[in-house]
Amino acid sequence: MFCSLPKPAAGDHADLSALFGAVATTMEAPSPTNSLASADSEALRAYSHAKQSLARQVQTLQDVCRRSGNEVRSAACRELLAKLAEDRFTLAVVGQFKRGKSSLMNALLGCEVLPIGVLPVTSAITVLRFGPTERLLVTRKAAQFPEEASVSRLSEYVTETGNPGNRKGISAVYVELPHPFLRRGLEFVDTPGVGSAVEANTATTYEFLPKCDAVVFVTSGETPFTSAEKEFLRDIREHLRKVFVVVNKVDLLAPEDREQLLRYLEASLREHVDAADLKCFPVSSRQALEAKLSGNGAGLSASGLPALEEALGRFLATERQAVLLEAIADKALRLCSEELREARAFRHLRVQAGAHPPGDAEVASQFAALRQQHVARVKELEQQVQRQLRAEIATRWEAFASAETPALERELEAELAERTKDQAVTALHWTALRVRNRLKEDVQRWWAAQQAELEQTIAEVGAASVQALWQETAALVDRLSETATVEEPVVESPAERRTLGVSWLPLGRVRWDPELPTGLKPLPLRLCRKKVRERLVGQLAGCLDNAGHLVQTTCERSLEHAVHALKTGLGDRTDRLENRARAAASGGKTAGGGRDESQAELTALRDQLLQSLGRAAPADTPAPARSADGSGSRPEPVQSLEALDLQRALSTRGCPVCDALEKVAFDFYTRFQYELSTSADAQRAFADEAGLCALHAWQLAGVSSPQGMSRGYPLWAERAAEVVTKLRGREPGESLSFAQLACSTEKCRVCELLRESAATVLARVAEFLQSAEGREAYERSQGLCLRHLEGLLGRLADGDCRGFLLSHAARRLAETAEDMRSYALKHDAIRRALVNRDERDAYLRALVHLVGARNLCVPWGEQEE
Ligand SMILES: Nc1nc2c(ncn2[C@@H]2O[C@H](COP(=O)(O)OP(=O)(O)OP(=O)(O)O)[C@@H](O)[C@H]2O)c(=O)[nH]1
Ligand SMILES: [Mg+2]
Ligand SMILES: [Zn+2]
Ligand SMILES: [Zn+2]
Repeated sequence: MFCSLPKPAAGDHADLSALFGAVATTMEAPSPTNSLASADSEALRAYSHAKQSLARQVQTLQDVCRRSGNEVRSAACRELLAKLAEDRFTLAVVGQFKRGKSSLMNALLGCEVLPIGVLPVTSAITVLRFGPTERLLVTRKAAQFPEEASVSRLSEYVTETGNPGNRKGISAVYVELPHPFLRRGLEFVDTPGVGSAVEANTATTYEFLPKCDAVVFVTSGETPFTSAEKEFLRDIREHLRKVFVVVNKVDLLAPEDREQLLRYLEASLREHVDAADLKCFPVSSRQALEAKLSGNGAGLSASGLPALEEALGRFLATERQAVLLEAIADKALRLCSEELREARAFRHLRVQAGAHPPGDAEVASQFAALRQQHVARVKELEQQVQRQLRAEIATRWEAFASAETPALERELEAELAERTKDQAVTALHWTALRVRNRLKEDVQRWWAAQQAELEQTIAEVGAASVQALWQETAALVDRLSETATVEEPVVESPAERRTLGVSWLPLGRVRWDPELPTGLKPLPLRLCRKKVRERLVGQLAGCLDNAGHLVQTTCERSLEHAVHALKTGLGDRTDRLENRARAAASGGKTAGGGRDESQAELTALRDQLLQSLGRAAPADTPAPARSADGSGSRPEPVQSLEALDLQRALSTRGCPVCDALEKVAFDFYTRFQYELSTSADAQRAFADEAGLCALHAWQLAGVSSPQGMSRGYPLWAERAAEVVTKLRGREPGESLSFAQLACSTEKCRVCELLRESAATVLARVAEFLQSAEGREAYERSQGLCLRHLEGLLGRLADGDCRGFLLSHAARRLAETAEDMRSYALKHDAIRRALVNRDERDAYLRALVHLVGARNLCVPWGEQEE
């Protein structure tokens, strides 16, 4: 049953916040059910519209991630899409151990499906979901396919007795039931209690939290809201907004105490968890289940469960959808911010490449150093883990072997006892076989039980190093692009979690081929029974040693595989980042992603997600020392040019003045687009000036998000509308000029800024040329573009220097022409391999020097191919 929801806003991006908001109000005051049918379908339409638009956004994000080659992130997007498509909603019951979580779920379902008990019980994630018939699916961490089992065996997998500390390495158990409560994609999840002596249980539940869309938090009447519970609830709130608080076992309290307890709890929630919006439900799960099973209506209402059921039911029918969308939008936002941060680093690197000499070699050598470091560190990590594993297996094996020896001896005796009629050699053969088989079975069982704990060891020893290895690569990119100092105000993106996960290889065969002295072999066993027995028992130790060795080598080989996987993963990632970094450093045409439009796309996407979540978009770029009133303290352009190193700037293959201006413009846009989208003053001034000139308007658009543009431009458009309205009164003969609506290049503030900056740079060049080293550097350089050369000549009184510059330019242009001709010739003659670097980029150099650098002449943010 849906309550009425608003129609989504027209346009591509339905505003989820409207949906969230409306749903929240319907929660407080359920709408009257007069026109149920139409409200229903309208709500459905609104929901599916919002869902489609969110799906499109996640898809876009997935495309961007795939283009940039980030498999992990694009897989995460795929998972979000699947969740949207299936309309899967995960509601988990969480709490400290023994508060009655499993009992509560049984009470809600009205049947005893989940195991409960006095000692800590639940040890693995147990997912109840809808299925046409009852069935149990068990997924293990190491296995690819789930195992199917009967529901009656549930406790073998999910309880502390059947599966202590989750030693069986179960990732989740799915219980499919034909229960109406579970319809419409609900996953109702029982989790192990946190805070018990079994630490693995706490970890399991914490790991599961990010996958939940809402939770029921269970505390109990005997020990209401301990400080550990407060902390846990705070942790939960970091991931989730929607939480139901249940106080279970209220049957243990006198009625008057219940009231008092509730008041205390609500006050505590307000005070400690900043969660005044959370409602508490007093419940007795025990009474409720008993009442349901015996059909006792009065008992059921006394248990307090119906109030919770109603709230949950209402939530699942209405609010749940909005919560699902919100949760998914939240997760998408996280991914988007991570990707954006990376894209931005590359963009920055590329823009910088304009001002410095092509850093390709430098980038390559830094990456080479990183690779070398990786090799050493991985080796170290492997040795460290191996040492630890060896030691641990040795102790465990010792314990196993000493317990196993008597069992094997018994096996041996039993077989010999049955074989009195055989020849000694035959008896030996069969006995050895039987002992080997027994040992094989025991070792397999023992080994399966060790795995989870060994994995724990590996994780503990290796976690920090693995994490550091991954982070170093990202840090290098940051360093190269100098974005290490860039604050990323979007969402704190959690570092990608990497571990050294092992998948165990199968144990091989245990070998044991005991020998008898040749003389004994043909004798009947009854004549030499004692000797044969001694012989076999004497060689048992060797048999066990073989098995121990097998375990050690299997373990080491499994570790090798894991390390190999780590190396490949690291290597792939390093390759990917290096390719992008080098493409960026050599100033443009990137191979495989990292293009500006990705960044624009991501920024837009992030803003859409933020807006649908009802949050404001942050600054898109580093906005150092932004004044609090938002008026903006724009640093003087001249200041940002002061750091310009002319010696270096002259070693580019483009025009050093153009390059410097490009950087000035970029810095301006990144600051200005933020100002324009947030400050009303800036918008007014912008409208007064009629915006920017056509070229610069498009360049600004190239680095802005649609959201930012949509906030910054309306005032200007409205001004224009006013002016056009006034023009209506003109007589046909009068001139109808729109001149005042257009921003001329004289008035354009970017043009102005670039003129000032060009003057500054040219003055510096002129001064530089007065020195011998300046002349020398210029002599070797490609020189300035014609436009800037003209400006430079205008500031030089010295005829000698002018002559030098002019002949330099003439020579360079002639050389470029020659290079282009020979490039074309070699191509025509199919001698492409002979083309040299000068010839390859001659046409580009020609363009830059004839008309100026590309980024000063065309709108930014366009496809660069
Ligand atoms: N008196 C009373 N006892 C209850 C109630 N609900 C559960 N219990 C008891 O509390 C104990 C723990 O219940 P479980 O449902 O196993 O608790 P749990 O939170 O799932 O425990 P773990 O899975 O170990 O974290 C059992 O002995 C239940 O019988 C209740 O409403 N009243
Ligand atoms: Mg339980
Ligand atoms: Zn230039
Ligand atoms: Zn302009």
